[in-house]
Formats: sequence, structure tokens, C-alpha cells
Amino acid sequence: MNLEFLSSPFAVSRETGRILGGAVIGEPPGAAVPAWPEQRVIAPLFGTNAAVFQETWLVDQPVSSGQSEGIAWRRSDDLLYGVIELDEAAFPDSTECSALQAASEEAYRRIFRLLDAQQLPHLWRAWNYMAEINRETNGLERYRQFNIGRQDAFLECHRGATGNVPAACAIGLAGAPLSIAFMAGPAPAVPLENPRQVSAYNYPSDYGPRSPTFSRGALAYLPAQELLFISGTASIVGHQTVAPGDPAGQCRESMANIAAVVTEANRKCRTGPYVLSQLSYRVYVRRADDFGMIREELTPLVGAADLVFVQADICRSDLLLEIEAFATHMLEEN
Ligand code: 3EB
Repeated sequence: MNLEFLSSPFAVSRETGRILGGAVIGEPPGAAVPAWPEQRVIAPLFGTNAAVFQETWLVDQPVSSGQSEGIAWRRSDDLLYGVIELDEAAFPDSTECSALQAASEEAYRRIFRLLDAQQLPHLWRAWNYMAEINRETNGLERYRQFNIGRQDAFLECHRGATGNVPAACAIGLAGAPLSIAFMAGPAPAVPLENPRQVSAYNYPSDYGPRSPTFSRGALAYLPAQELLFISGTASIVGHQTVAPGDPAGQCRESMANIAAVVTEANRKCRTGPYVLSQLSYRVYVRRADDFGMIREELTPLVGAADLVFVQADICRSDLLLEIEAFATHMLEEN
């Protein structure tokens, strides 16, 4: 099987039966809902006249589709992609457990139930979006509430919350429901960490009562293909934010972190080396005014790579940007 990642301002016109799923990023003029699971990342785009970017995961095999506890999903033999959106208002909100925490735990429990039922139990990558990620309610920042619910679900569903945890991002979008897209497969991914950073699952409690449950990246395998997921990557060294208030400095530090994860990937991968200019990037920029400076810093570092810039909030209020990336290589026949 071959998995192809397409990113373009145009809707995919190929045979929709071979689409596993995708994401629409930007401000779609209408609310057209495709037949496949699609994550809606509704936020202003920078540096393009296009209203949206359409990201699509295409496979060269027939796919089957389903709906399970509010998750829209599609799968091939070796891969499952799904999207769940939950309205926090449907969850009880109390001082012990906020509605966001409850919704986050429920979303991940449903994801793990689906993956177990489909016998593709290994979560490789998760894309997490929520409203007002930095706002404090119930005495705790909402991102930290999310972290409690997520970690509880991992532990309750026997996944463990350290070591082999998925690549991820966790991003704030204005007015969004809790939205989680995910990719999973039959075998564990190879998790990647960054020697410049404390593993997020080992962050000290200064950053919240529970550590975030994600790895810095992951190598995952299809029968003939290697996938490289680089998690949302920010200007953090050790566990501390570097260059607060300095978007150019944060951009350089984020790219130094991505370069370090790519170096780790190249130590562990089964294919030729990954290079920064051949990754597809999604760049989250907190303040519109910083976009020009961030693009100027980034362009010489990534060359002609695909870049999508979108306005979004980052999970620490002193972080001004976050960058994630993807690449794939075919495995050699032998
Ligand atoms: C960081 O390194 C920045 O909670 O899933 C990046 C990627 C970040 C994923 C997550 C958070 C997450 O801590 C934030």
C-alpha cells in the first residue's frame, strides 16, 4: 500500500474512494462536508490568497468507513484515520473536573475503544485543537485541564503515558470545539525524543499537575513505506521557554529543535536521511504581526519545502509559534 500526503488550495479531484481522510485549514466559504473524515482547522491563513488549504491522505487501496461514538473514520488494511469533535457544553463542569478535562478523557477513551475494536491499536499521531487554550477556568489553564483528561484516558486504556506515546500537537483555535484527528496502525511507531529537550511526559509539575502525553516525533511503518511525524515543536530547551517575546528567536530555536528530532529520526530510520528542505510543514503563528518575520527566518532554513502558516494559539502563553512536519520515504525492496 502507498500513502500519499497532498496539501493544496484545491479540493482533491481524484477518486474519493481512495481518500483516507484529511484536514481543511483556513476559512472555508461554505460548510461542505466531504464523505471522508475531515478535521476542520478554522483560522486565518497567512501568506496565501487561498481561502483554505486542503490536506488529504490518499491510499492506493480500497478503504472502509465508519462512525463510532461520534468518531468519523476510514481505514485500509494497515492504517486508520479518524476525527472526533466534542462540544464541551455537553459535559459536566465541576471544580474537581472541568468540562474540557471530561471531554478530553472521553474523546481519547472513544478513540482507544475504536482502535481496539478495529485491531489497529497503536496511536501514531494526534492533532488536538481546542478553544481558549491559555484561559484559566476552574483554577487551571485549559491546556492543563486537557492534559489531565488525555493522560487519564491513556492510563485507563492501558497505553502508558511515557515512552511509546504518539507524536502530537495541541493548539488553540478561536471558538472551536474540542477536535482530535488521529492516525493509527497495527504496530507501534518508533517514538522519537529530542536530546535538547526534556521529554514532554517528564515535564516538571510547574507546567501543570499532569505532564503532556506525546513524543517529539514518530517513525511509523506501512508494508512498503516509512512515515515521519514531527510533533508540534516550539522554542523550548530543557523544559523552559527560550526567547520569550522574540518571534525570530523562537523561530530559530524551534527549527533547531526540529533539526535535532530529524537527526534522531535519521539515526533510527530504515531509509535514507530526512532533510529539512523535504518536509511538509504546518506553522502556527500566535500574532498576525509576527508572520512576516517568522517567514523570513524560516525560508532560508527550509528552502522550497511546503509551508502552511495559520493563526493559532500555542499551549504556553509565552510561546509565539509552533511548527510541525511530515515526510515519507519508500522502503527499499530487498
Ligand atoms: C511543547 O513542546 C510545546 O500537548 O500534545 C507541542 C506538541 C506541545 C504537542 C501536546 C504540546 C503538545 O511542550 C507544546
